[in-house]
Amino acid sequence: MTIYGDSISGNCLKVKFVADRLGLPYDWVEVSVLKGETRTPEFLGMNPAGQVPVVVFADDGPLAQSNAIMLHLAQNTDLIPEDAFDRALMFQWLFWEQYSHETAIAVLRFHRFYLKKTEDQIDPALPGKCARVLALMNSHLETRQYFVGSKLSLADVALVAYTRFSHQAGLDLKQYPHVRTWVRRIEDELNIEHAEP
Ligand SMILES: N[C@@H](CCC(=O)N[C@@H](CS)C(=O)NCC(=O)O)C(=O)O
Repeated sequence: MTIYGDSISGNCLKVKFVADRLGLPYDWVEVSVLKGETRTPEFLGMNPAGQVPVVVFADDGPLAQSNAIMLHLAQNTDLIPEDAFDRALMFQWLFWEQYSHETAIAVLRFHRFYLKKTEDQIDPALPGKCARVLALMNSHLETRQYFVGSKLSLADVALVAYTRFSHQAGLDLKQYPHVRTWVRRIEDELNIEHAEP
C-alpha cells in the first residue's frame, strides 16, 4: 500500500503509527499541505476532499479519513478490543477525537505553530475549547493507563496523535499531569520519539 501523508500532520502520523506497530509494509509519499499539494488535480482524483491522509491499496484503491484507515489496517488485531462494549467505547473516543479534540488542538497548533497567526487572528473560543478537551482527558486518565480497557487500542493512537503536539499549540501539559504521563507512555509503546522533550 502507499500512504500519502504530510509528516507534520497528526492525522497522517496515526496511519504510520498503526502500520509500523503492525509491521505492515508501505511506501510513504510526502504531500505538503502548506504547499497546497492536496489540491492538485492528481491528488483530488484520489481524494476529492483534498485532504491527507489517503492510503491507496493495490487491490482496492484509495481510502481517506485517518480513523477509517486505522480501523481498516487494524482489523483482527489487538489494537481493536475483542469485547463488543469495549469496542464501542473505542469508537466513542474515535468519534470524539474527530469532532471535539482534533478540531480544537490540531487547529490551534496549525494556526499558531505553522501559520504563525497573531492572537487576534485566532478564533478566541479555541484556547478554551482545548483546555476543556485536555481537562476531560486528564480526568478520564486519573484512574486509567489507557483510554479503553487495560491495553493500547486505536483510541490511544488517535488521541495521542495531536495531544503530543500540545506544546506547539501553546498548551502546557504540566497542567494536565495524567495526560502528560499517558502521552509519554503511549509514545514509548509505539516506539516513537517524545514530541515534547
Ligand atoms: N477527518 C480527516 C481530516 C483530514 C485533514 O484535515 N487533513 C489535513 C491535514 S491534517 C489536510 O489535508 N488539509 C489540507 C486541506 O484541507 O487543504 C481525517 O481524519 O483524515
